[in-house]
Amino acid sequence: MNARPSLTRYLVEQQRVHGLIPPELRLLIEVVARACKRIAISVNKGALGEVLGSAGSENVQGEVQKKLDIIANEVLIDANEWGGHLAAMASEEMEGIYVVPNRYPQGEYLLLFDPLDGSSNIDVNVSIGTIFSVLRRRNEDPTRVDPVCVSDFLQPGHQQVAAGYCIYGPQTVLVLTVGNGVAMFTLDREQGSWILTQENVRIPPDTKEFAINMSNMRHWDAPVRRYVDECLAGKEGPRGKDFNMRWIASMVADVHRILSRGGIFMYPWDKREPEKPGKLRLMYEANPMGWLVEQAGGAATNGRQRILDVVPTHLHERVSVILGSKNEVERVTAYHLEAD
Ligand code: AHM
Ligand code: MG
Repeated sequence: MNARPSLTRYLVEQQRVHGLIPPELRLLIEVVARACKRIAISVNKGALGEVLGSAGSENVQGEVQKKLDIIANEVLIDANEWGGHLAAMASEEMEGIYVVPNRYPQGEYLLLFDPLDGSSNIDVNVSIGTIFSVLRRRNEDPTRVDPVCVSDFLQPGHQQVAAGYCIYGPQTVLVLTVGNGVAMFTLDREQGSWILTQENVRIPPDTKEFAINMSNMRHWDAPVRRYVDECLAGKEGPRGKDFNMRWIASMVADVHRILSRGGIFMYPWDKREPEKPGKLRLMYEANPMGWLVEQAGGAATNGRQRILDVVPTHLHERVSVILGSKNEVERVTAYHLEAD
């Protein structure tokens, strides 16, 4: 019987057979995966580990931080700062970037993460996750010695070199792309290792399932209303089929369902805060998820433009997100472009 390969073996093959990733990036991904294992342990302890509830502080976006948001952020920093592969990190939970301290060697990669996405689900025992994105510090000039700064991070998503998330649900699953499709690794708790459980993940181009927070309907823009109205009209409407709706309020869990069986996820711009382009963050939520979805044959746009082509102007930039089954995303995008 052929044993299923581990994450380590998968990564070694991406490096050796496919020549896709250098050893430093392979090791960096392993460290992120190790940190996710530690976060999974805290998540699982729940009330027994005194990790539930709010920490009594706010992050840079003015959101109340949960204890687990802070724990997960610290775990990711502690695990990654000394490895020698990173120049700096950025997180939803930190206003500025975290430059690798002088006592450790600096590498060429930049790591961005949402340490615990879907925080409102922590205390109610519903799936949450860690989302991450890896960029390479562009260094056209080899003699460059200036310190790493925020502008090094401001690269469009198509320049990511690795991206993924870890979902803490009934199973703990790490989902990864290094540009060669999407692979899923389930945490084997007895062995303490990540085991490849699905390769070449594909999102069907059509779907009968949409995900959006319907309570915001009155604030939506016309193209989003049109799309959802048509879904709700079911068999009798212009789409000629009945649609199902899901909303977990945890992007990781919603995207995981879409990678598993298709669907469309939308967190569009709306009129509640018209000056903001959306709720979700471009660099550590939309970009990694957008790349995963594209690598699985789906599409990801902000309604008008491919998410991975949006050039960020600041670290915590927000973006309108429409992603999932290709034909549905193209339909919503076309509705936006027609309305312009
Ligand atoms: P968070 O990063 O503060 O947890 O917020 C992001 C989450 C997403 O996971 C989810 O899709 C969305 O916020 C849910 O928002 P809402 O509660 O408005 O439906
Ligand atoms: Mg988040």
